[in-house]
Amino acid sequence: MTSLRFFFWFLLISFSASAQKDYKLWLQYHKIQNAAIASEYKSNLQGIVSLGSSATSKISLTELETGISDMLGNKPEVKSVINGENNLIFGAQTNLNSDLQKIFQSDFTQINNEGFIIKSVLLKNKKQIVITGKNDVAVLYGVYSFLRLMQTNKSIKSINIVDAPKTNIRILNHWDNLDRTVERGYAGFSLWNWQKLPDFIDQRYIDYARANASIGINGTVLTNVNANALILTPQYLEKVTALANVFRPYGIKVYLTARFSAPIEIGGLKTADPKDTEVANWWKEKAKEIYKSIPDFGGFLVKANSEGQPGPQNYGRDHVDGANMLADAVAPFGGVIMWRAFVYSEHDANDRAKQAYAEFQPYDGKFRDNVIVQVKNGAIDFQPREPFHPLFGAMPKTPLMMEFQITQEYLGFSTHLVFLPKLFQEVLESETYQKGKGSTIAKVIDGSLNPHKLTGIAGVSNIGNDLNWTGHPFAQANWYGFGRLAWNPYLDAEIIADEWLRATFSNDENFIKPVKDMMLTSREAVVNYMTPLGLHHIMDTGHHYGPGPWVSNLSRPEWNPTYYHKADKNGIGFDRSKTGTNATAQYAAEGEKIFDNLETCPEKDLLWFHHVSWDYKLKSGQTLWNGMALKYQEGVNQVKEMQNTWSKTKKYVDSERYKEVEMLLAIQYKEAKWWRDACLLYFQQYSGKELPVGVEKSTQTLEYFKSLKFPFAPGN
Ligand code: GCV
Repeated sequence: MTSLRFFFWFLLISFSASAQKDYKLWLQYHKIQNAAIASEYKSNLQGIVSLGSSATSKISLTELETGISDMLGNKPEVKSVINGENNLIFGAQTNLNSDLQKIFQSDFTQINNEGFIIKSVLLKNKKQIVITGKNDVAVLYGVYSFLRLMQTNKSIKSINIVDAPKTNIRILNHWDNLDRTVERGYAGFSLWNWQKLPDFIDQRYIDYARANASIGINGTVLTNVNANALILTPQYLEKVTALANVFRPYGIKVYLTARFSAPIEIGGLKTADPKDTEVANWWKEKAKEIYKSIPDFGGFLVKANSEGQPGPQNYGRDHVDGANMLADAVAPFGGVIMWRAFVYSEHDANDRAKQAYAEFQPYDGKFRDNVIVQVKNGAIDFQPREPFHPLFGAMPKTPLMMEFQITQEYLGFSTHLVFLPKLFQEVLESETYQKGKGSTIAKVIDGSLNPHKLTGIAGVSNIGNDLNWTGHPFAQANWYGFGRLAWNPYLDAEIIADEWLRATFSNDENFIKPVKDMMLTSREAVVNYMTPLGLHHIMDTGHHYGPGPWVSNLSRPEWNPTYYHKADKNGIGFDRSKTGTNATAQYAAEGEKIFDNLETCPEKDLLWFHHVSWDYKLKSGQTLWNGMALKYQEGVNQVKEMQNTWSKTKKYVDSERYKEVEMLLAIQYKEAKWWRDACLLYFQQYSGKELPVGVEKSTQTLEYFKSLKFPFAPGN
C-alpha cells in the first residue's frame, strides 16, 4: 500500500470509529476504568441465565452480553440453566421457578406491568442477581437499568431496586412528513424511508427502537400532526406495519396522526362531519383495517382546527364531538386518542395565551375515557421559558398529557447546546395550586392528583437521519432526558445529566463536574440571550431562526413579535394581569395572585404577565432596562464560559465529538451575540437609554440585523 493510500485508509477507519461513537448515543458501554468496580462486577457476573425465549428476551440477552463484555473486557458465560453462584438471571414473572416466585412475591405487588425488580438474592444458598418484571418488556427495562448502573459505575453488590414508570404513555411525536422532510427538524431527514418500506428494514429502525427502550419510551407517533391522509391508505399502512413489527419486541407501540378530513380525501365521502354516521363508520372500518395488521396499534394523535388543520368545527361541531367519534372507532381494540389542545385563532381578538384554556376548559369531563388531551407545556408555543399552561390546573376530570418539544424550534435549532431537562423539570415542578400547595404538574400528568386510567408525556422528537441522530451531540441528552423524565417526572435534571455524561463520554470526575455544570446552566443561558425576564415569541418569522422583535407586518396579529413584547416608550411586556387581558385569572386562585401582582410575580416571568416601565426597579436594584441588557450580556458570557469549559475536555473526549462541540459552541457564541445585539438595539429605540456598564456595544446596526434573510433555514 502506498503511503498516500494508507493515509486515506487510516482516515476512513478513524472517521468511522469516531462516527460510530456519535451514533451509539448513550449506549457506548465503555471499558470500565475503575479497577475496584470492574473487579466487583466480574465477581458478581460470572454467568448469565435467560429464563425466557421470546424475541424480547433475546434482545435482553444480546444487550447484556454486549454491554457486559464491552465494559468488562470479557464475555460472561451464557448458561441454559441456573447453576453455580454469581449469575445474572433474568426473566418474566411467569418464567421464574417457584423459589424465585416466592422471593419476589411482595415486590410484584409494588409494580405495574412495566415495572421491574433487580435484586441480589440467595437462591438455594447461592448468591445471584435477578432481574424480573411482569412481562419480557418490563424485564428489558430492568436490563437497561442494570446496564446503566454499570455504565455509571455504581455498586451492584447488594442491589435492590424496585422501579416502575409513573406514566403509561411515554411517547415521541415525530413531525415527519411523507416526503421525509421534518417540520421543525434540524437533524437531517426523517428516519422513515417510506419508499423502501415495507421490504427494506433499515438498521436504523432497530437502533432507534433499542435507544428508546433503553430509556423507557414505549410509543412513537410516526407522522406529523400537520397530517397527510395518505398514511391511512393500504399502501402506507403496509409500511407502518413493517415498522410496528420492528418496534414491537422493544415494547414500542406505533401511533399515527389522523387527518380529520381523511374520509373525504381518501374515503370518497362528501363530508368529515363527526356526527355523520357514514363518517363514523368510515373511521370504525379504518380502525378495524389497521388493527388487523397491527394488533397493538396505539391509536391516533390529532391536531384539529388549529393552524389551518381541518377538524370538527368545520361542520359546526366541537372538539368533544371529534375526539369521541374517533375514540369510539379505536375503543374496541384498546386504542387511544391523543387530542391536542394547541388551538388559537386569528378570528379571536382575545390574548392568544388565553385561547386554548377558553376553548378546552369547558369540555372537562366530557371526553370518552380513551381520550387524553395533549397540552403543550406553556400557553404560547415552546418558548425558551413560559409559565406553565393554565389548563394543567383546570381540567381535573380529564386526563391531560404533557407535550414537550425536544427539537429546538425556538432554542437555537441543533446548533445551540441547551440541556432541556432543566426546562422540563421546571415545568413539572410548577405549582398549579389546583388542590392547594403540592398540586404540581408532575402530579397532574402522572394521575396522582386526580386519578385517571390514562397518563402520559409526549416529546416532539429531535431525531433525524444525521449520523449522530440529533444534529448536536449534546442534543442526544435531550432525547435521553425526555425518556427518563417520562418514566419518572420527579427525576432531577442533575441526575439525568450525570447519567448521560457517564454513559456517553466518561466517568472521570474531572470531566463530569465541569461539563455537568455547563449543561445545567445552558438552559438559563439561552433564556438570557434570547428572551430574558419573561419576553417571548420575538424570533424571526416562519423559520423561527434568530431574533426578529421588529416583525409587525404579518397577516395574523398574534404571529407578530410586536404583539408579544409591546415595547413602547413607557416600557415593555404583555399585561396579562387584571389591568390587561386577565390571563392570570386562568390560574387557580393562589397562582393567580402570585402572577397578577407585579411585586410577587417571579422576575423570570415578569414581562410575560406585566407591561413594565423601563425604570422599574428589579430585585437587583437595577432598572428594568439595565437589568434586561445585563441579562442579555450574561447569556453571552455564559456561552463564552461553556466554550471555556469545553476547551478543557479534550483529553476525555474522542477528537471528532470534541471538534463538533467546539465548532457548535463557537456558532452558539456568535448567535448569542447576534440575539443580544439585535434585541438591545431594537428595544433601545423605545427605552431611549444607554447600555449599562458591562454590556458590549454592537458592531452592527439595527438595519443590518433587520436585513438578514434565511430562505433555506431548516425545518420550515
Ligand atoms: C407542527 C408551532 C410550530 C408548527 C407546529 C405547531 C404545532 O406553530 O411552529 O411547526 O406544527 O406549533 O405544534 O402544531
